[in-house]
Amino acid sequence: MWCGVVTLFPQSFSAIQDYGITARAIKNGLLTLKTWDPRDFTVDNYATVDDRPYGGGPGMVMMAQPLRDALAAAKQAAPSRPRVVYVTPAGKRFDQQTARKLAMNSEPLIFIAGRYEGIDHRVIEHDVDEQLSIGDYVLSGGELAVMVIVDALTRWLPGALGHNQSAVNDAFSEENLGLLDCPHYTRPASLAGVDVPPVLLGGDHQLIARWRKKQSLGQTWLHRPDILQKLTLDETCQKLLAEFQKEIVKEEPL
Ligand code: 9D3
Repeated sequence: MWCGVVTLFPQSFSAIQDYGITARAIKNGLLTLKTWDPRDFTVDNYATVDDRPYGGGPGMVMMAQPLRDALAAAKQAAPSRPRVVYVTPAGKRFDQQTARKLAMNSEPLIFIAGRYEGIDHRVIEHDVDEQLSIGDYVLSGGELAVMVIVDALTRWLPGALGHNQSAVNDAFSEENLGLLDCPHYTRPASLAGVDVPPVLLGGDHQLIARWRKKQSLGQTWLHRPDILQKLTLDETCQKLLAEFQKEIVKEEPL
């Protein structure tokens, strides 16, 4: 997967280039991540990348020329015709399904990360194929959003995750119906008097799978009822959730 980023803060991408699963994907050649800085494409003595908005008002706007020249250089370097994605609070919400589609599509991607109040609108009209937001909160720029998106994409690339892990087993996958993960435990079996659920120590793998499914349903019911509402639970799941709910009342009586 080939990703280019047009950004005024190329160094900030060391967060995904130098650490963790994304760094390993780059080392192993599964992911290529390159940056272009509009400041390197300025033509004035002050290397100006922003200007005051026409019509007045607060803040600055990223100028079209350095941005478009950086974008043109990125397009030249792409291995085939890339999809240009502008990350913006006004974009369509990025989710796990979008991550999967973009990763599976194997089309080169160029992300534009904005700063200030945004970019000259003509760049959006002329050069941008798709606009994405990562959620309803205000960031200081597009860089973190691009990194979130590239990280989520990378997890879908075959071979990017270690050993028996796979994106298919993750939270929000098809296999677990998009339910939240079950609780996890490791040694010691007793910690300050709090024990690991005995079923996990028993070695009955069918019983463990049943417990985990029940906990997933229960955690989703507790923390993300919106997810549960969109699902039609089969009879087994309904029964497991009812058990969880009964046990919660038992453990925490008013
Ligand atoms: C005053 C209006 N603001 C829009 C809500 C202006 C503005 C705020 C923050 C313009 C750009 C930004 C910087 N944010 C991003 O570039 C961004 C973002 C975000 O802030 N939240 C969620 N997803 C994204 S993707 C890019």
